[in-house]
Amino acid sequence: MNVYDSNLDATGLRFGVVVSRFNHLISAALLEGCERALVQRGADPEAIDVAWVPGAFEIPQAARMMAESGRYAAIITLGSVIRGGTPHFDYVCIGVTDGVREVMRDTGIPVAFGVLTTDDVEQALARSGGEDGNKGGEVALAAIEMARLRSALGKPAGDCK
Ligand code: INI
Repeated sequence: MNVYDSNLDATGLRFGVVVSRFNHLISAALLEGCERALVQRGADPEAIDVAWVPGAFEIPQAARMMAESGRYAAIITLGSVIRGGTPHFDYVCIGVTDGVREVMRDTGIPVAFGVLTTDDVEQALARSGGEDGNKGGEVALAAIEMARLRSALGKPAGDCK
C-alpha cells in the first residue's frame, strides 16, 4: 500500500492569505495565528503574501485572483461574520462559503476556510486566540497538508514560486 498521510512541512512553499478588514481585531488575531503556524512549520515569512479585502463577501474574488496566478501552493482565507439582527449574516455566509468552494473546485488550488461564523463577538474572540484556540493557526495547517497532498498526488507545490 502507498499511504499519503499528513505532511505539515511548509518549507519552500508560497502561501496567499486573504483577510477581511471587517471585525478587524478578530481578523488581525487570526492572521497572527496563521503566520505563526506557517513559520513554525518552515515557511519563509517572505513567501507569505497577505491581501486585505473590505469584508468576507469579497474574500472569494481575491482568493480567485491569487489561485489563478499560479504562484501559490495554497490559499488561506480569514475573517469573521457575526450574526446581527437581519438576514444579512446569512447572505454573507453563503457568499463566502460558496465562493471559496467554487475557487477551489475551479482552480484545483487548496483554499483553507478560516472564516468564523458566530452568533456573537465573544464566540469569535474565543476562536481567534482565546479559550477555544486560534482558527487561523488551524487552517494554516490544513493549507500546508493539502498543498503537500496535491504535490504528492497531483501537481508539485514546489513549482509555485
Ligand atoms: N463582512 C464581514 O466580514 N463580517 C460581517 O460580520 C459582516 N456583516 O455583519 O455585515 C460583513 N459585511 C460586509 C460584507 O462582507 C461586504 O464587505 C459588503 O457587503 C460589501 O460588499
